[in-house]
Amino acid sequence: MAIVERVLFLYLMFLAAARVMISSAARTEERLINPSQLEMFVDELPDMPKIKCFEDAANGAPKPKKLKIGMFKKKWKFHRDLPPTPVYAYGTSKHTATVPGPTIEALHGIDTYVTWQNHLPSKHILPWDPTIPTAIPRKKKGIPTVVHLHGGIDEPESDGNANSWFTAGFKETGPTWTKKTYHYHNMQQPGNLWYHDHAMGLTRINLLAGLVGAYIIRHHDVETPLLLPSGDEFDRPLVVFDRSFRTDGSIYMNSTGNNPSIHPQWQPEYFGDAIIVNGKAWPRMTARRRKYRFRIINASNARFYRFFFTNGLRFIHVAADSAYLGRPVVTNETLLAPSEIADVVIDFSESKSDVAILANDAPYPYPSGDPVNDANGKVMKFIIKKNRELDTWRVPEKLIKYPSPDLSSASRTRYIALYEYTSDIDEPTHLFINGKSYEERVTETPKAGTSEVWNVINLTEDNHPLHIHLGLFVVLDQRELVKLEEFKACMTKYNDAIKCHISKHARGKKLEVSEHEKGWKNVYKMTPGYVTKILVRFSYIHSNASYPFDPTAEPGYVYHCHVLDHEDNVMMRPLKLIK
Ligand SMILES: *[C@@H]1O[C@H](CO)[C@@H](O)[C@H](O)[C@H]1NC(C)=O
Ligand SMILES: *[C@@H]1O[C@H](CO)[C@@H](O)[C@H](O)[C@H]1NC(C)=O
Ligand SMILES: *[C@@H]1O[C@H](CO)[C@@H](O)[C@H](O)[C@H]1NC(C)=O
Ligand SMILES: *[C@@H]1O[C@H](CO)[C@@H](O)[C@H](O)[C@H]1NC(C)=O
Ligand SMILES: CC(=O)N[C@H]1CO[C@H](CO)[C@@H](O)[C@@H]1O
Ligand SMILES: [Cu+2]
Repeated sequence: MAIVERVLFLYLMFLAAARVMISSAARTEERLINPSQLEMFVDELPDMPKIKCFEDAANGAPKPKKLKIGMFKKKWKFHRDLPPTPVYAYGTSKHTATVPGPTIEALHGIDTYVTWQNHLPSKHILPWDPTIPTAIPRKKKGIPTVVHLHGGIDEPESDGNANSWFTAGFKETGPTWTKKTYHYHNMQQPGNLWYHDHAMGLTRINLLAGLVGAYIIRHHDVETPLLLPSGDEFDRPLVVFDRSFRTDGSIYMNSTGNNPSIHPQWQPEYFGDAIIVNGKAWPRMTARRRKYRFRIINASNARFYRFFFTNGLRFIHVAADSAYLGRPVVTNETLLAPSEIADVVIDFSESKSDVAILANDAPYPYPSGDPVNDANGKVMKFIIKKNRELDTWRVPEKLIKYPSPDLSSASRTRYIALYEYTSDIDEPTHLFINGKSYEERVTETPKAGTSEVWNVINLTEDNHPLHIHLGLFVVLDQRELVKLEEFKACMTKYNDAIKCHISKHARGKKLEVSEHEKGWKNVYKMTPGYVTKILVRFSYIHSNASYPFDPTAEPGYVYHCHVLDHEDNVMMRPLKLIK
């Protein structure tokens, strides 16, 4: 009897202890690091490893090099005082993999071949949602991934279509998967690109987990004469994103959806508390008192940034997204939507102080959301050396001028309406373009080599950065919609901009396009309640040569909103070029 009692007592003790363990585990799991507990500006700004995708020949032209880049699960230190964080990282080995991944350097005219290799285990480190259209391997083994080179002008087979995903060892592949080794032509204008995951329904979490990296195309013949700051020390990519962490260091993402009965996990926008630059939270960099070039890539899921320097230093824009501007443009602040790229020269010799904080004051969601706080209002710190240096770099008056868009050459006009749908509790459930899911038949079928006018109509509450694969575009005009509710009601009923008299409604206030965004872009902010008119060119901007690949091949391209949480559910449509 005594023994039975003793066993029962021990058993009850065990149960009680287990319950305490489980609930404390659940508590720690949800307990978040308060960003104010992390001291700012204690980690040095890292430079990501560089991978050259060409071999310098002893004499003659450089030769293409074949690269193998893997995706690995590993741990990454985001801050001196934060425990190592489980991440997914790109790299040539698990040991060398980084967040963001290595910076790939390509040369204009020299092809790059990359075999992207998935080494990820089966269980994702972040919550995902099977109720939105999602890549789910049949055997439920492995995490689907596929790499898109953002800004690349490349064949459809290498464009990283959301359904061309693959799991570890290519054991399972998505319905449009065709090949292991991607071919990047690098025949386009020099500029800034970035590579990131694009798997159906998983893009937001695969990027949050760390799958992003910079890719630069250089063209020495046209860039060297500009004498812009160059070399590893003075020409640096800054990959910026926001993340929240638990006290154990892991990345925190809310695992409860905003409409849990419809989508158990999906939420319309991810915002993190800590601002990360090149893989460190609020890093610092010691700068010499001279010019630097920074290629600032906004790799956040949904956060917009309006950057400015606390000491009045200015941004000299030399390029935007993947293309140079015709002339430099000086601003004291710069608004960057997710996936947009600002390519700027900062002249630290103009600094009146020895410290400059790069700060951010964009509300989130942009533009109608909460103001920033101390944590997400600071980005990084520059400590500027006392002595002014002789600067051999300059910013020329003329950069690289591409032909201006020729409206009369546009072969057709399209209307692209952005819709948001809400549940009976008035929470967004999903977003569609033109009222169509991704699976519906392709409707945007431009002819290769032509240009088209697209009128993008924002019928939602948010600013959506629209990204078009393959094509580059110029923003022509942004007009507020008058009698918006009438127009919205008509569109909700008929989904037909012409029938709803778009020309009568697109008569409101004009919104000026910022000077530094008047060049060729691949992402632009579609202001809510406005019609944004763009001219999209489905050919190179620097020459009239046709593409050196078949742009009409399967599986075609896509265009989508670059708020990743929107793209996943499913603010994305197919784009199929025809001959
Ligand atoms: C997670 O999201 C749900 C649904 O929107 C919300 O009720 C909850 O407060 C969120 N949790 C945290 C920790 O923010
Ligand atoms: C970065 O990109 C995200 C999403 O693509 C966007 O929401 C955010 O505002 C952008 N931030 C900056 C600074 O551009
Ligand atoms: C930038 O300049 C504009 C116009 O000169 C001014 O309104 C704005 O407040 C300035 N912003 C900052 C951050 O200094
Ligand atoms: C392409 O051809 C047109 C018409 O001949 C010409 O105006 C334009 O400058 C050319 N574009 C480039 C990039 O050479
Ligand atoms: C940010 C913004 O201006 N969003 C607008 C998008 O369009 C809707 C209506 O079409 C407006 O209500 C939003 O204010
Ligand atoms: Cu969007």
